[in-house]
Order: sequence, then structure tokens, then C-alpha cells
Amino acid sequence: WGGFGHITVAYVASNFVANSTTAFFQGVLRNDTEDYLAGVATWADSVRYTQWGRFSGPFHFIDAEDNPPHKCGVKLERDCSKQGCIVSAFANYTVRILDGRLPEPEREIAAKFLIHFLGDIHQPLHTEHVARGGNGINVTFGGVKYNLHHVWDVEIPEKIVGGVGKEHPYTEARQWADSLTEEIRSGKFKASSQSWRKGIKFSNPELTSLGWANETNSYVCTTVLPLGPEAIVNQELGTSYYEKAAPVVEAQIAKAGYRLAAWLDLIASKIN
Ligand code: DCM
Ligand code: DCM
Ligand code: ZN
Repeated sequence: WGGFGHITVAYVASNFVANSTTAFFQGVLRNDTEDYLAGVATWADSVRYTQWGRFSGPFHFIDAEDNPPHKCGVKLERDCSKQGCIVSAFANYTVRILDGRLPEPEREIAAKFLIHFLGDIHQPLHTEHVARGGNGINVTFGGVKYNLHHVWDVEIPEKIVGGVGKEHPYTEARQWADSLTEEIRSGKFKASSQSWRKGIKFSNPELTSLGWANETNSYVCTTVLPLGPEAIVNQELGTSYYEKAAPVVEAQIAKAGYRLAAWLDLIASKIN
């Protein structure tokens, strides 16, 4: 996701975590405001192109070598690169936050990576190999040229809320997060949110995040590339594409925030 998506995921999570979880992560992240998660949600993207952060580039995705739209699915052995992938990184950073022997700055870094990767694992094109997660597929969206990855990262989420000013992504993300929170508590996501918790196994972070990656990847076949990659190259995605994609993006952002809260609660309760 772009910054707006990641910040929204973080605000949704802050609405659902237990009070003791808030206190714990405000300590780890050295920020006692209500923006303690939102404020670090895009940090991982800011370091990945720096010399220090280069090692973390592959941690933002897993390149499923499936064959959309005919066959979707993520297999850890086949798809996680030797340099690591989002599934192995999620497991590694969970272990590192819990490791009381590590220096505090290392556990802070682990928390910042984890918050970001839990968001990315819910973006369908972050679980797909084709054209480097759609980065190599040129399309137009509303008459403007983008690559498909960017359309899903940024353009669809921002269009859902009617556009996001570059000045105030935090204000607008907070508003979207509060409306998604309401849908989870008592609206259209109330029933499905029960199932979003199923499959979380704190004793096995790798299996848990692989489950999320597989669920996310299924939307590559149904919604991102329903007619395959060739069908959309240099084409306008159009209104009917957007109308099918937007509900998936909305649900994936809500789900990511809700699951982030559940995972942070488990980490904090294990330590407290
Ligand atoms: N690092 C990591 N996962 C590990 C070990 C290290 O992400 N299992 C990252 C975080 C550290 C950086 O690499 O800040 C440098 O670590 P080290 O000094 O242990 O090489
Ligand atoms: N990306 C991805 N899958 C890949 C390569 C990249 O999901 N195989 C993501 C990571 C970034 C975006 O696409 O969010 C742009 O990546 P890059 O700057 O590496 O082209
Ligand atoms: Zn990312």
C-alpha cells in the first residue's frame, strides 16, 4: 500500500488494541500520543531504498509463482526468496519483539517492520510474481497512466475516500479508519470480522502469515487479473473494474487493521 493505506491500517489497529497493548507499544515506539502506530506505519518504505535498509526490500512481498487467473496460491518453499519474503520477515520480527535479550532499539525496529508488513500482506499484488507484482503492467485509470501495482497501492484506496490531499494524509486516514472501525463493530464487517480472527496461531507466526498471504493472493485471480495480465496491458481499467476492486481494497484494509490489533495484543500479553 501507499502511505495512506498503511496509516489507515495503523489507525484501525489502534482502535481495537487493549489498553495494556497501547501502553506497551507506546513504550517500545517511544511515542505516547494516539498516533504511536500511524506515525511509524510508513517507516519501512522510507528505509528500503537506503543503504542501511536495502536488506529489507524483499520483505515487503512474496512472489507467488502461480498462474492467474487460472491458478492462484502461495507456497512458502517455492515462493519465499533466499533473501527472505514478507512471510519469513513477519515471523522473524515477531520473534525479535518478543526477545527481551535484544537491545531496545532493535525491538523498536522490529515493531516498525511488523506494523508495515502486516499491511502489505493484505495487498493482493504483494503476494504475486507476475510482472514483479504488477509493477511491469502499464494501464490507465481514469485516463491517467500508471502501473497496475500503483493503482492498487494508491489510486484505488484514495479514490474510495474521494481523493486524499498530500497535505493531510493523517487526518483523512484517521477518518477512513474510524469509519472502517464502525463497520467492523456494528456494520457490514461485523459478521466477517469473526472469521478474520480464525487462523491466527500465535505459536506459529509463519503459518499464520502464510494463511493471510494465501487469502490475499486469491483476489489476484478473482479481482486483480480476472482475465489474466495480457487482457489489461495498456487498457483503461474503467468503472466496472473499480467497482469490483474497491470493496476488496476496503475489506483488506479493515482486515489488516483488525488483525494487526489482534497480533499486537498477543505480543503485549506474552510480555506483560
Ligand atoms: N536484522 C534483521 N533480522 C535479523 C537480524 C538483523 O532484520 N534476524 C536487521 C535489524 C538490525 C540490522 O539487521 O538493525 C543489523 O543487524 P545486526 O547488527 O545483527 O547485523
Ligand atoms: N513489489 C512487489 N513485488 C515485487 C517487487 C516489488 O510487491 N516482486 C512492490 C514493492 C513496492 C512496489 O512494488 O511496494 C515497488 O517496488 P520497486 O520499487 O522495488 O519496484
Ligand atoms: Zn511496503
